[in-house]
Amino acid sequence: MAKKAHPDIKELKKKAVQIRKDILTMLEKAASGHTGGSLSLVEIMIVLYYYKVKHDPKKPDWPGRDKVILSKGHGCPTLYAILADLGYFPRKELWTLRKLGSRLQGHPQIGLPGVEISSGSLGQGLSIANGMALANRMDRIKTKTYCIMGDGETNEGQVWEAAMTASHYKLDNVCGIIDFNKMQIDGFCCDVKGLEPYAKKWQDFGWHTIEVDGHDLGCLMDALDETDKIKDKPQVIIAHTVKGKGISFVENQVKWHGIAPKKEELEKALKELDAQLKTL
Ligand SMILES: Cc1ncc(C[n+]2csc(CCOP(=O)(O)OP(=O)(O)O)c2C)c(N)n1
Repeated sequence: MAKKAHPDIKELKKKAVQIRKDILTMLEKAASGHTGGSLSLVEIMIVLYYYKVKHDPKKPDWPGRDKVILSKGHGCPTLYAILADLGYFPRKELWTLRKLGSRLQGHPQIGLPGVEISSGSLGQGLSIANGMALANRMDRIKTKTYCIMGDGETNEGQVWEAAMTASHYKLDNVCGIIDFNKMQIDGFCCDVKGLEPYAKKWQDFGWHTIEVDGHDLGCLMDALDETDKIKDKPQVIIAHTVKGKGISFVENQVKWHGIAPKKEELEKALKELDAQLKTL
């Protein structure tokens, strides 16, 4: 199959800045939510939605679509910002995040166009991705299911049950992506419950394993392309990221796991993002 041309990296970088602005603005208006783990996800989700995934915002239920499961559901501001940008729902809904009656809750819920599963209880997404992939295989529909997990999330035992299931059933239509930002709710993963040797764990569970800089758009595109060549094995991309990426005073700060920026912090962050835009 001919290789799909990569989109212009500069345009995608501009998109990343815009999505970060939307995430922070949504969170400030909501006055609660998960800032650090939303910002670390941005490039991963941009490459999926603006390059890799087959999807149609006008037909969110199209059976031929690839599926993106956001298993680390607390990162949903990133998903919402991208889905709105793509036209899955009106952009003005972004500013209703976490409000009573809004379709945009603090964790994704089925019913919002583009959301494949309700998530938030960590550890469950990969099992659901396996089920979808098995169903697609039985129906002979050639699509892929991408499952985005947090590194802390993979402390959950269910992830490893699902990892065994995927390799047992040779689910080459499942691709896991780990937002490997080395942090979780209570601190650094290595202090809470160490994951290393992480890549080896996935390999030992029978997965084709790729490690990549999770903020390098070109490398992410190459990694996703590589997964398509793998037969009879699920694949996982361990994307090395920075929690809070893009905002100097948020990066790698445990306290920014589950808080939103206040008005002055938002203003400061937006200035930083505008400055980044000028350097592109
Ligand atoms: C089953 C379950 N236990 C606990 C939580 C509370 N919780 C929310 S986010 C989080 C940390 C997850 O860490 P990680 O997956 O690394 O996310 P990131 O650091 O990327 O935000 C926890 C424990 C949850 N959502 N689900």
